Amino acid sequence: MPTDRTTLTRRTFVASTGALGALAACGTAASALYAPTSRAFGDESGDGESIVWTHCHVNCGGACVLQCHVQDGELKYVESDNTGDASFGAVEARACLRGRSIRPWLGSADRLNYPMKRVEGTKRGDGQYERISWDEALDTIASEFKRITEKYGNESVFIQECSGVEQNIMMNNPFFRLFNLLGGEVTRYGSYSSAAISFGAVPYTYGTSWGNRSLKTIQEGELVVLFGFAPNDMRMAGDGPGYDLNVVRETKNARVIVIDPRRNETCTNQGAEWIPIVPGTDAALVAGIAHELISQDLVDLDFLHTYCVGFDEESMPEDARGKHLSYRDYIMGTGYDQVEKTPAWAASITKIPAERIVKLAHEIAESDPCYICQGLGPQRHTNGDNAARAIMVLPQLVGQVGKPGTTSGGTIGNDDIGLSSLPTGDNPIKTKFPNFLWPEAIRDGAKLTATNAGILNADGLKVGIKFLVNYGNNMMANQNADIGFTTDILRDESLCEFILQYDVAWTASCNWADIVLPDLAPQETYSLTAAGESNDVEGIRFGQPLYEPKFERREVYEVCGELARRLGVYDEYSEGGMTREDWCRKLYDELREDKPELPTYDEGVKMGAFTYDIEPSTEVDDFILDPVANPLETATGKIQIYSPELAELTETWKLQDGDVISPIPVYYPGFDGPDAVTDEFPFQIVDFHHKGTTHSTYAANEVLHRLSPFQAWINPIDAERQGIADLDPVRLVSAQGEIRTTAKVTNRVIPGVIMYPQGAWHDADMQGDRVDHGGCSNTLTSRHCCPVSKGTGQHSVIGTIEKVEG
Ligand SMILES: Nc1nc2c(c(=O)[nH]1)N[C@H]1C(S)=C(S)[C@@H](COP(=O)(O)OP(=O)(O)OC[C@H]3O[C@@H](n4cnc5c(=O)[nH]c(N)nc54)[C@H](O)[C@@H]3O)O[C@H]1N2
Ligand SMILES: Nc1nc2c(c(=O)[nH]1)N[C@H]1C(S)=C(S)[C@@H](COP(=O)(O)OP(=O)(O)OC[C@H]3O[C@@H](n4cnc5c(=O)[nH]c(N)nc54)[C@H](O)[C@@H]3O)O[C@H]1N2
Ligand code: SF4
Ligand SMILES: [Mo]
Repeated sequence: MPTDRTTLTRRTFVASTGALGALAACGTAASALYAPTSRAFGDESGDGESIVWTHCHVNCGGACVLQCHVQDGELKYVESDNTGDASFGAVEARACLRGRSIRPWLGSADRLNYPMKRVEGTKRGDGQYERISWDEALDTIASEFKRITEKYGNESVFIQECSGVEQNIMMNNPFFRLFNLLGGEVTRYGSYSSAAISFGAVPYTYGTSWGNRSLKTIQEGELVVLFGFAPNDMRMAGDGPGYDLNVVRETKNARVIVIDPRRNETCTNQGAEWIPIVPGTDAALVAGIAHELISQDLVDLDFLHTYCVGFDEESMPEDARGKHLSYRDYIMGTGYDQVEKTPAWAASITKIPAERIVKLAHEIAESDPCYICQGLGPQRHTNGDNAARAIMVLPQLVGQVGKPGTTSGGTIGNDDIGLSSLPTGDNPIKTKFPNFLWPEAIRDGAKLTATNAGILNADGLKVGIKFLVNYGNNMMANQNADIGFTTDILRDESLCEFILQYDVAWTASCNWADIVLPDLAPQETYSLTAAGESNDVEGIRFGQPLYEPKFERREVYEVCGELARRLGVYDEYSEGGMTREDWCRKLYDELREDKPELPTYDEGVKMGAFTYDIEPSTEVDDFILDPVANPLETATGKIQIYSPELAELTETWKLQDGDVISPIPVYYPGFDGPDAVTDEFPFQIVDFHHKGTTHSTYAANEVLHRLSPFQAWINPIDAERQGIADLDPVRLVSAQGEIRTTAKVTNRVIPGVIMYPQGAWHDADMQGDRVDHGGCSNTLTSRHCCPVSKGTGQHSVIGTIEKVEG
């Protein structure tokens, strides 16, 4: 990919002539567009109130600016970025309702205040904890680390992902840094977010990951087709993709079509057309569109023959020819299952009328360029690897790849200003396992192999996980699939011998830990981050502590330093005593070495934040310019509709019943997909990322609950059949478990499907009836993962909904 050009704009740092030069060069009116902060860090008003700049830190990625008004050591109220000119199209890092509601979250009764340990004689899950001193907590963690690594080796140590503190240079890196000095730990690959697309689709299609072009490259009057992408629900930051889409729709007159089982906020906010689809069937829709494109001669054969492998016999790899294995053979019924994938065939599976599929094929063929993009919803199903690859074929069929206003058919990427996180050092252990399988890695240990579980860099695991660190996640009893299954494994202390939970709040996961530590929120300490999720705006946020630490809360870098002292590596760990604030300064200064036009650290702290516009690249990708000179890193060097690597996996890997690995992206319904519904479980229950929370973070914030409640969305046709009225108390039941919630009767959801927000706090008696009155969707989800990536299939659930009487 060509490098994007960058220019500096917004929140002026007047001292820097280099920056003003850059602004002049790109023709942006510097100070008019970009006013200095209304009030700098530390400014005091007459009544003793001062401004402290910090930012939201959760995994929605916006890292929105929080302008906090603090008085007498208390946060009084929160504003956001109000320093731009507020004109439409101007960029401000404005916080959404979640970031703006941080005050009740920081002061919540659920906050952790002291280190706690599980009461001796009780089992994990009994929920009995007692307060202990920091010394006792740290001594225990250090001695357990020593005992377990001496007995089982460092491959028994695992640090879970930490999406709760993702927007921060620290994240959970202090633990990696510490353990890497002590022999390392087993690591994971893939994430709950995007395992299927990143590890099951992109590598087999494009080789190295191909970012998509910015929404801002969308051209006048262009068609934008979004598969399960909901930027107005999940990328809501004032300088994020949700806003970018608003801008291009209005200023470029772009036409937006959303394909989703749910009428998401991009339809309700932006008037995008909604095409409802049965969940898990996107590959069938693409096949139906492909059929129309092929039969009407609308495919771009030049593109397919020049850049792609596997569209037709002519473009198949030599050793796979003559076997009717091409995509065209699959679509036209001359290969694979011998079924023609007509629009009528696709309609019977997707429930999108055949005429609409035909029309969509023509709309896509006629728009040049055409922006086709997927969110992460379609790939978080049990057939997610195939679904993600199938959607990528669509822009390839019409040659809309690698030029301005097009995408690779993947999900939107984001540019990176180049700020490093706390360095973690070198981990001598190279073995990796798929993230989703961590409970299996505890239970089954050395039974997980390269061919049955996708273990990387080794034939298999040597040992199960015995020492588990959960920092900034709620994985054990909230966010991982099938809480009943997972917590049964955690309860057995002969499997995982030590569990640490380190959080800001007492979540359900704390009940499964041996030691629980109370963290400072990033707003309560020094924090530095690059703003993440827009593709053409990057910024830096400089967070200062709002007040002195309260109770006995301590931040992670210092705490890992205390552990390092006990384990004899403090000097190496701290590089001679560096503090968290020292690291913020050092890592920022390193960034400035490359970009001297940026403000100094101290100037940044005064401003709180600045935003750095990255001019969207309008260059044609190198591979498209010259595919021979610049081959892709796939087996064939080309875009692979047919993947020889996957053909090989079909021969060598052991799969779960019903799973399919296919060298071309065929449609199959997947485990607990649309074909699995029964009289007992007549609905697909699909969860989604809603506005009220970022996963389970903020989920106990009453303010947000009222604004954006957890409710089961049900179509009026289904509601009538089930005898359910709006707001009725209901139970959702799957083979895995039962939750309680209320119904939202709405025609914003396709019949046959219940849509339910993920992230509610689990609240069940796991030694009793296990009914989850908190309404956490992972009480319902299953462990069945995607066949190639071994990524989560948490959106594939079948179940039922019933009114709870009385
Ligand atoms: N069913 C279902 N399950 C899903 C998903 C889905 O779509 N459906 N989505 C998946 C995805 S994409 C993801 S990324 C994961 C996310 O799952 P998690 O990584 O568990 O993310 P959160 O639920 O936000 O939990 C973060 C935890 O961090 C804590 N936290 C917040 N701030 C701080 C802090 O400053 N310090 C510390 N120490 N802790 C803090 C919060 O209290 C919370 O307990 O969930 C996955 N689970
Ligand atoms: N408000 C909010 N924002 C967030 C988060 C959050 O929890 N809350 N989490 C953040 C994180 S860590 C992540 S990974 C991202 C996740 O972002 P996404 O994974 O993109 O979010 P989802 O809501 O899981 O899915 C997006 C859309 O796909 C639809 N969908 C589900 N199944 C299918 C299907 O089979 N086909 C089609 N076509 N559509 C389908 C859903 O209805 C939803 O509207 O969001 C980030 N932003
Ligand atoms: S949740 Fe995301 S969009 Fe909302 S304030 Fe935080 S970073 Fe910004
Ligand atoms: Mo995620």
